[in-house]
Amino acid sequence: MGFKFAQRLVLLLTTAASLVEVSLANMTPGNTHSGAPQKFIVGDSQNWKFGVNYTDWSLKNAPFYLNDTLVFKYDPPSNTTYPHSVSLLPNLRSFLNCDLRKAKMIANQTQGAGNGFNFVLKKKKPYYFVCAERDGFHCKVGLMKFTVSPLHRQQRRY
Ligand SMILES: *[C@@H]1O[C@H](CO)[C@@H](O)[C@H](O)[C@H]1NC(C)=O
Ligand SMILES: *[C@@H]1O[C@H](CO)[C@@H](O)[C@H](O)[C@H]1NC(C)=O
Ligand SMILES: *[C@@H]1O[C@H](CO)[C@@H](O)[C@H](O)[C@H]1NC(C)=O
Ligand SMILES: *[C@@H]1O[C@H](CO)[C@@H](O)[C@H](O)[C@H]1NC(C)=O
Ligand SMILES: [Cu+2]
Repeated sequence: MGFKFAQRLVLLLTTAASLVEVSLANMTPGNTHSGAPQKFIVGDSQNWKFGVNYTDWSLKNAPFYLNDTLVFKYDPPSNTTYPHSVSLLPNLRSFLNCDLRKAKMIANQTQGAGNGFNFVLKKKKPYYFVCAERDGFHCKVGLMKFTVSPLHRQQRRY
């Protein structure tokens, strides 16, 4: 009787311990988006180029958090391809229409070379990224546009 009881107690304690371990593992920062800021290469292996669906890319990689870094990589100007660059648009309306009149260039045609151009999401506001090259053709037809609204990390509580 005493032995059986002890055995059961041990079993109970080990089960409880492994449950605690599992829940601790789930809360460990770094295994998801929680914890330290992350770096994302825009477009992954496709980089920043004409014809990639960046809305799709951003939806698949969301949510983004404050202080995460977006890395824009693109070839410098050459004789065989049109160059790219990175600009921010001021609002949703201009973003939807690829209206570049108030576009603010954040990376020029050469800054995407090598390790790329790093942009830190510092503010809690929507960012509207576009490639403003060729008078909006890259934005409208080339799908080189996406929006990101970084969150506070504390908003994830599991
Ligand atoms: C791009 O991806 C989005 C989200 O997956 C989708 O809704 C949209 O239709 C796609 N655009 C094109 C032109 O394929
Ligand atoms: C982002 O980084 C800045 C500078 O390193 C720091 O002061 C700030 O607290 C960070 N913000 C968040 C939300 O992590
Ligand atoms: C582009 O073409 C020009 C003239 O046709 C040539 O001088 C230049 O070296 C070429 N540049 C590159 C990067 O191939
Ligand atoms: C692009 O920006 C870099 C870094 O600010 C600068 O050195 C370079 O001259 C610029 N290139 C053009 C084409 O404006
Ligand atoms: Cu472009």
